[in-house]
Amino acid sequence: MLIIHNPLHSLHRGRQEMFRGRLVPCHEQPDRLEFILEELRARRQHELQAPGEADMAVVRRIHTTPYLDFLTNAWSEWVALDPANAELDVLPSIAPVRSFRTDVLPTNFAARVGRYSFDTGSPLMAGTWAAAQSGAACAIDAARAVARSSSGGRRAAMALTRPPGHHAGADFYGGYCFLNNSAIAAQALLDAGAKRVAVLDVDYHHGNGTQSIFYERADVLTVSLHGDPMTEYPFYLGYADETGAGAGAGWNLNLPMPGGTAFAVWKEALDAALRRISEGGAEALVVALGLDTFEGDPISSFKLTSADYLRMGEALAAAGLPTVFVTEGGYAARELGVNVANVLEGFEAC
Ligand code: SP5
Ligand code: ZN
Repeated sequence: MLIIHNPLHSLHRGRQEMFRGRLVPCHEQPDRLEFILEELRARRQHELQAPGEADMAVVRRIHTTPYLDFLTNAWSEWVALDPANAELDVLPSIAPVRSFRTDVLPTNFAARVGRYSFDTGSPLMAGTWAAAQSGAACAIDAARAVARSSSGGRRAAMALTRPPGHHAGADFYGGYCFLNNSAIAAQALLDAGAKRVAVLDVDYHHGNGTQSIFYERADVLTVSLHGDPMTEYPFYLGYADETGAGAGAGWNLNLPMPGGTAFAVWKEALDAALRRISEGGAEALVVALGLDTFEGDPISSFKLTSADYLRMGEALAAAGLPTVFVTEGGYAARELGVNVANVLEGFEAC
């Protein structure tokens, strides 16, 4: 498979996230991607490429200009406050919850961090913007390689990147995510001529950013399989009764599952998701490929095994659609390579 991998990913290296009153080491680390690259290279059936420059016109159809301006300038503003800040990550200290105004954008830096972030677990640092922007370029290039498939291009491609993207919305970040690479891939497929695209999110966590970006649109069907938000992050979105709104009514499907879910039950949800995608007439598929459903994941509670990822890949291939894989979460870093490679191997075997 063609793998567009992010050469700048390690510029983003979060030091600490807030957990139960303490700053603890960030789970989302550069070695995750290095382990995946190592395994994909070892299997010798993949073609690895670096992305070109990010086409920001596509990114701007997903994210707002004030938000992109904030991400572009956040680090230099942070260091300008105090040169000693260069040794620290940016984390929020305020959130404009209900009854606060969202029509004002304070000039105060901390106020703007709080405006654009939704948790205290997503450190922003010197290289975050460069890494995220290069990840968006991976998503666009992978989508364009697949969009050309009618004219002899690719059946599938992967954007192999971090930081992940599916928690990021049009104007907010969180859940280790800054630019929504899966949404950007979907938009690039539409821009290249697809009339309808499906985004299938198999990360353990609900893809709240992707859902909110496309919630009122019918040209992108969003489907997410995830841990029940009543107990699992991101808690405040991802319930089964969220089905889309306005023009997008009926074009969102959430399939939450309880903690402890193993592959037999998970696969039934996948089959339901693929049936909905088939009914919806999608012309291309984006798979938001989180591997934190793995039994060994340190922050999640599903029970998928490494062998199950072969079956997952086979089922995704059976959908018969031009497919863009975009990497999302997965924190059992050492096993991540085998698990990602197994999805692709299962897919390519069909
Ligand atoms: C892309 C993605 O998978 N984002 C997930 C973000 C989850 N953030 C909250 C994690 C909280 C778990 N902290 C456990 C610390 C145990 N020492
Ligand atoms: Zn996740």
